[in-house]
Amino acid sequence: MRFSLVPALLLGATVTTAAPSKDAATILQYLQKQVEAKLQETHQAPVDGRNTCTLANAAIRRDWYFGPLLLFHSLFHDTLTMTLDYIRAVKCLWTSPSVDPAFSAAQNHFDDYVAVHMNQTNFIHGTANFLTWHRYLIYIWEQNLRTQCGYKGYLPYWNWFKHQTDLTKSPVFDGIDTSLGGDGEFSAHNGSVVGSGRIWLPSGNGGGCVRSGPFVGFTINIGPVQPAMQGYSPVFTDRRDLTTAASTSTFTAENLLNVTIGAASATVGTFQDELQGPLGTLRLHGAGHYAMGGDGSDVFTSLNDPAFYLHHAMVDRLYWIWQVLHPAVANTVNGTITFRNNPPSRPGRVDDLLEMGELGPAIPIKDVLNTLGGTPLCYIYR
Ligand SMILES: *[C@@H]1O[C@H](CO)[C@@H](O)[C@H](O)[C@H]1NC(C)=O
Ligand SMILES: *[C@@H]1O[C@H](CO)[C@@H](O)[C@H](O)[C@H]1NC(C)=O
Ligand SMILES: *[C@@H]1O[C@H](CO)[C@@H](O)[C@H](O)[C@H]1NC(C)=O
Ligand SMILES: *[C@@H]1O[C@H](CO)[C@@H](O)[C@H](O)[C@H]1NC(C)=O
Ligand SMILES: [Cu+2]
Repeated sequence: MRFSLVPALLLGATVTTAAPSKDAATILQYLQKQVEAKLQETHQAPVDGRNTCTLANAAIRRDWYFGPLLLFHSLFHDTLTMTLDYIRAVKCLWTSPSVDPAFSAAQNHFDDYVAVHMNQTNFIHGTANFLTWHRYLIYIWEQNLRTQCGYKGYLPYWNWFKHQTDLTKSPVFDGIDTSLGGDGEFSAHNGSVVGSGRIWLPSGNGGGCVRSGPFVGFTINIGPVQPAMQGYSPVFTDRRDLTTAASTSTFTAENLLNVTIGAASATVGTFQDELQGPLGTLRLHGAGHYAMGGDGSDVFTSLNDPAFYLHHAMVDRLYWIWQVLHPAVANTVNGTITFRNNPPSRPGRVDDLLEMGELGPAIPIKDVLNTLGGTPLCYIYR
């Protein structure tokens, strides 16, 4: 029985003393089952007439790929359709005109997302709105793909806990037509400096332009601003350096357990700080960016790598799991309105608006705290 350790952890043992199962992917499946069971038990659509969102009609955001075990299963075909349709729709946004004339660098609608994020970088990371701002951004992205580009599915996520010891095998990065492109071509550089300059990650085998998969030749028009990769020189095509040193060390059972049911899960403050990483540490959110390397590792403009959205869907999935498992604190926020409170600023509040420029209406944090709240969110992960 592979789940046998986890119930003990749920019954109050802390992850720092218990020996966690080594298989993070299995633990994640277990947590998923807990969450679904809890939602079945507790979710009731509010009766205020505004919310028509139920578990039965909620969108389901799925893993980018279910794996070869499902080769002969109809889900496999649904998934294949989803990935190809998603890639098509991303290209569609990329060939759609920019909607933000104030950002002259934005050449197309894909760029508009990079621009809006870049402009607000210091007010959406290490802040009270980090989780909800990114949740709302990727929701708008998902809806945009659907309404403007005819995408039929929902936003897929990159499951960090699969293939983390060899990212070139990950269906997100394996470089075939159903991936978001492979590694960059080899370009000698001295690793990446991360964790606010305190951690050095060795180079992977890439560093240059992505030469395989559906986005070959994809140009970037905004940034880089602050790439973690050393010796980055702007070449205006998407660069990557799949950095297994970041994923292997960080996408662990220990880190997964800590933020979901361990010590760090106690409050939203400890959850979000541990997810993002206390100063000078590499944790789950950062590791995804630095595992992509290249453009994906630039805190201002990481949206230039299309895998950004799948990465942040996984960030949001952990937030969702944490919220469902911690209902008493699920709707609270913690932190100020400036990056690591620098410069010092007031605490964030659930009435604070999430600003999206021309991408969509500004709405308060409280409207996106519940992914089944119907204002506007209505989705779960599976
Ligand atoms: C950039 O963000 C500021 C607020 O931080 C906003 O006033 C300004 O309009 C934004 N610029 C663009 C072009 O969206
Ligand atoms: C690579 O970077 C690290 C960290 O900044 C530094 O300690 C090391 O000396 C650098 N190596 C080379 C060859 O530049
Ligand atoms: C778990 O998170 C807490 C913060 O809440 C942190 O102090 C602790 O070091 C983390 N444990 C591990 C093993 O990373
Ligand atoms: C965040 O939570 C910590 C620990 O509970 C608390 O000390 C701090 O004052 C809170 N900060 C804000 C800005 O809410
Ligand atoms: Cu961000």
